[in-house]
Amino acid sequence: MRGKKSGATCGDQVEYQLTTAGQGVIETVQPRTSLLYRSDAYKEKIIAANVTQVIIVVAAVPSFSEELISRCLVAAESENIAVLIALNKADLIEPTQNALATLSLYRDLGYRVLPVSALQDVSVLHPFLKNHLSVLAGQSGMGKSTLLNALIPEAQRATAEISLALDSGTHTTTHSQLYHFDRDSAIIDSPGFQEFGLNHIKEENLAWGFLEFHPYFGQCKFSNCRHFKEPGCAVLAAVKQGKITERRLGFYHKLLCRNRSGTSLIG
Ligand SMILES: Nc1nc2c(ncn2[C@@H]2O[C@H](COP(=O)(O)OP(=O)(O)OP(=O)(O)O)[C@@H](O)[C@H]2O)c(=O)[nH]1
Ligand SMILES: [Mg+2]
Ligand SMILES: [Zn+2]
Repeated sequence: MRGKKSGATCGDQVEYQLTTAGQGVIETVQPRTSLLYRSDAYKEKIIAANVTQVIIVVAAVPSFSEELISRCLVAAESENIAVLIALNKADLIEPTQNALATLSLYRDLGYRVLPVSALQDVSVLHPFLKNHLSVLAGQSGMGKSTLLNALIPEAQRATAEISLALDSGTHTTTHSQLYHFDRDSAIIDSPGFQEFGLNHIKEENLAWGFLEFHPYFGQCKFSNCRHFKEPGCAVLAAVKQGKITERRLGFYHKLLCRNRSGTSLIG
């Protein structure tokens, strides 16, 4: 970028001017169709721009956080980004069965959950990449870069063994990078995260990220109901009836109660 502007990020479409052979400066960044990012009270961490699909990569080993999946879903839903959940390392048969049981909730919500093994065969992913700019997102060590290498061998992304002692990855990928899969589709590999703050999403929009809440919108006693402890809340009633799980309500409440200056809720 010219000067101090540093507004371009992975996935952006830019106009540039060639300076010398093979070098140029970015003049403008085109308006974005989507922006996937996380944020806390202090900073924003952009994952990728203009993606049309996020492939949330999870695996049985190291263990994954269901709460992080729910948060990533809120970020994707708020930007109208399609979602695919890839359960990688399906070659680890028994742990994968257990992980699938946890993920069945998300399957029931309508998300596609696709077991895959980056080390064995990734062709099951091919049909879902078509015409998409996809980003592989997830915790460290889930095998995002290994998946990318299996899909696009020329990429030669660095991968690394997980730490069994810490039950986590070792944050091998440090920046997002885009690779073309075919003429109409591309994939971005992104750094693993261990947190997924959503401070940038307004309180009243958080519930949109929870698909199973949607049928109850407009049915609460108060039009500005936050589905927290309000009387006559249709979402809370649905939880009581077992139509929404306590777990998902808990994830939602945690988001609602996040510490934002002046707006945090006290139970
Ligand atoms: N058994 C098995 N191991 C896998 C599979 N895919 C990846 N791994 C292993 O998981 C470890 C971590 O893989 P990476 O691709 O570096 O993980 P990552 O998600 O890119 O991690 P970060 O870049 O740190 O976010 C490596 O040792 C891989 O060999 C798989 O399908 N099966
Ligand atoms: Mg990686
Ligand atoms: Zn309500």
